[in-house]
Amino acid sequence: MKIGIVCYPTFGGSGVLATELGHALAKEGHGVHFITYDQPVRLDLLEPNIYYHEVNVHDYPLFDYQPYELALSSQMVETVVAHNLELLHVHYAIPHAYAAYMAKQILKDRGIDIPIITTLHGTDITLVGKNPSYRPAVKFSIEHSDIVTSVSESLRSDTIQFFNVSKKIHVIPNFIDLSLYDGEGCDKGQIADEGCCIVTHISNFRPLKRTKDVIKIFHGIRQKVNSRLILIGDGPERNKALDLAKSLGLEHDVRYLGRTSEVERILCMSDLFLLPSASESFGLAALEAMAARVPVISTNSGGLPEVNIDGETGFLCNVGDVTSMADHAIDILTNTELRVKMKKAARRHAESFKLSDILPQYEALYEQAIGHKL
Ligand code: GMT
Repeated sequence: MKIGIVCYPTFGGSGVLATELGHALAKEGHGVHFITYDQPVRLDLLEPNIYYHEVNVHDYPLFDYQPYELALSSQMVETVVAHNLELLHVHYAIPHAYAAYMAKQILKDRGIDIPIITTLHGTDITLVGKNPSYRPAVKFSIEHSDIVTSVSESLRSDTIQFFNVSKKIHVIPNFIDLSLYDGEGCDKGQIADEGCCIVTHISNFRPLKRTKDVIKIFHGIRQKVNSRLILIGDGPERNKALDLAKSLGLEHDVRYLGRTSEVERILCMSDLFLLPSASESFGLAALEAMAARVPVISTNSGGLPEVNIDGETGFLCNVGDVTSMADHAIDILTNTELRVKMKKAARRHAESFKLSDILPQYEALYEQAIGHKL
């Protein structure tokens, strides 16, 4: 199949997932065309069957806001025509599903019927999408996509509730390439002394990730356990979190690594992963940790209970309950039997999200979409 993928190219779960999906499809022999405003962070342009088409938004002094959706729709039209694409798969509803609808109408005028598959990822529904400024357009684009998928049961039910849509929403959970986490010989000595536990957090440091809670939880852990906190990612709350660490006297125990590409290596050395988000449709970072055999302490919000199983692969607590999160973390780090059990369970559960099980689900929907063309 010849597939167009539209996603955000930035350091975020939806873009990462879309890029990994494109790579996996390309390995199966499909032609995969990425249509984005910048090269997605994990996209390898040298891989066979991978193509990249940049959306160019021109600055014009009349506009306070550049019309990105217009440029995106136009680029979708150009790419579909030039490369005979058979379908467009857009990740994140805003504004991708809306721009895809416009591209579909323009192509219809030229006698081309292109199916649109929209994958909902989270804040496009739970936070941004239901804002009155966007709601009608998001609802319309969901209802007018040929096929809609969501990354968790929780996100599907939020979508139905917030938008009152009758459209069928297929749940296809996010996936993981387990082979990336099978590396042997993690040299923990590079970041900590013998006997020191490594606690890790990865996110885009947006307010909903509650990164200050990460510091508070670690503060509780540090009082009882010889440990170090590794922070990966970047975003608006980074300095607030690091300032809090300093004010709690933790500056020597917290190591900030920024936008490192060494995620698998760091997870391999980790003993515990923290994800205290206020909302999370899935929690791809938690799944990555579990694939690396790292137990997870997370909140019980959104789709997290579908990924992290309370008492088995880690623990789930209420949003903001940093005391319980720290207590559970101390249990895991000080009770070897529990830790070993949870490490095994984390990996076992991560295996139920393996790429080879999830990829055919997308391919089946693609075939269905192409088969139902007018
Ligand atoms: O979590 C973020 O801030 C990034 C966001 C995105 O759109 O890139 O992540 C969303 O999509 C991920 C991939 O499906 C999910 O794992 C995240 O849970 C989801 N984030 C939220 O729902 C907050």
